Amino acid sequence: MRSLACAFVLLAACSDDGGTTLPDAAATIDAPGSTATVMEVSCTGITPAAMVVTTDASFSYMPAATTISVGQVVRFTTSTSHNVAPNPSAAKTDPGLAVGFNKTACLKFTATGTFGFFCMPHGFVGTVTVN
Ligand SMILES: [Cu+2]
Repeated sequence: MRSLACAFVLLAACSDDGGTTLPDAAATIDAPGSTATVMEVSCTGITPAAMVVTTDASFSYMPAATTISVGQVVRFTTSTSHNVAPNPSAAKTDPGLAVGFNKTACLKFTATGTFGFFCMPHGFVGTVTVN
């Protein structure tokens, strides 16, 4: 993960000399003042308002529809074969509504609406409705 994170920051700043503390890529992207509607936050120390899970065997999101209040966090857990990506066919989505394969990520929603996402390889869909 270090090399991936470094790619988001500065290639030139990625020497692994052990003495440099690089800022976390997600923290940089979601710095205070960011206008992002859906942003990844650390799962550490928080209790998500809802959880969405997909497993290799499921070929669906469980649950497919989630409802939260604005400002709350949804924890997504994906598997090796399924991911989460903004659904271009949905009435509303957000570039930040994205979780890679085989990951656990906490996404904070800071605007109301029904946000659509889908699994890129398989096309099954899910929504988070923010009230
Ligand atoms: Cu899939």
